[in-house]
Amino acid sequence: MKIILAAPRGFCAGVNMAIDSLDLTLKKFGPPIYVYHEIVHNQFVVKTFREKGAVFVDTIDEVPEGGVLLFSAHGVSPEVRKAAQARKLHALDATCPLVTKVHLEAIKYAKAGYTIILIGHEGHDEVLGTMGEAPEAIVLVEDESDVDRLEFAPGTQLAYLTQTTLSVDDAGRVIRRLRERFPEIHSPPKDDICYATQNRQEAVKLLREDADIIVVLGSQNSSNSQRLRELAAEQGKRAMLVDGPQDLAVDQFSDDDRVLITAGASAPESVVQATIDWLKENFDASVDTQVVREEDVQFPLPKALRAFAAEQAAAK
Ligand code: 0K2
Ligand code: SF4
Repeated sequence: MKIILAAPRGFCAGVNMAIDSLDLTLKKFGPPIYVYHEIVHNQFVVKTFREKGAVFVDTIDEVPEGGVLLFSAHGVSPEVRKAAQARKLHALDATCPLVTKVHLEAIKYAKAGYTIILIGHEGHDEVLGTMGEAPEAIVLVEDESDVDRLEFAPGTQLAYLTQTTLSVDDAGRVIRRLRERFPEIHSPPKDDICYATQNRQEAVKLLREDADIIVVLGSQNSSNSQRLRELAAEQGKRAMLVDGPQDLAVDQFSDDDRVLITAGASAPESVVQATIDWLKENFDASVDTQVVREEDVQFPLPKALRAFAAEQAAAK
């Protein structure tokens, strides 16, 4: 068996920052630390933090007054921030700056009187947060058929934004349809689909040709991981999205398979390595790492944690 190990894969700068933030918040304040939504959409990460005293909530009411609350990487609406304030919570924010960028674009367009078409997945944490910035000005579309159903009064100024973790190809098709229907539509100068999403998809596209089967590490509720699985399966290849080797069965593979392994932006490298070890044990696999693009992006911690992080680093 040959394993083709895709790079880049796994944790992005936003996820690294969010995970470090939760780690430091737990150390600084002690458990329980409440987290609004899963810190990232990964079962292994969520379970590990639960064991350390993190409590994941979907409503602010679940947090006792005065509790310490961290907003997840996917961002929150102003309404959630206000509810946290009203409950006198000590709130910290691990929203990825690239998600915040989309929030700021939404605010800017809404203030200028635009109607915003947000391309994204209904009910997704990030979409809920972004739409909350200007609920009266934002319309959500998921695909081209949604675009076909849009109707606006003559003279409506339009702009589009996207969720950060979409399929580049699917979003491109929706944008083409938007431009066909509304040639005057505005958009930000730079893509909202983030660098990490784009790079992980690019790697799968380039490397899938040489594989018989593709294993994407990530959880089922991780949008960017699902998009990698879809891309992997596009040419009729066998492709699966799994949390780790516990989800694999020996009869899914054979000795001469070429297995492409990648991981979504929220999947830890430890689950990638555990999967490789499992394949090595069962199929005597060798590993060939293929670097498609270098990444060196880093995001700063939330301001409220920086001094503590420096103290922790100095004490080591
Ligand atoms: O891909 P998703 O947006 O569902 O989120 P995760 O799987 O948690 O990946 C990290 C990205 C978070 C923000 O964009
Ligand atoms: Fe930020 Fe992109 Fe990572 Fe989401 S996937 S946390 S937008 S870098």
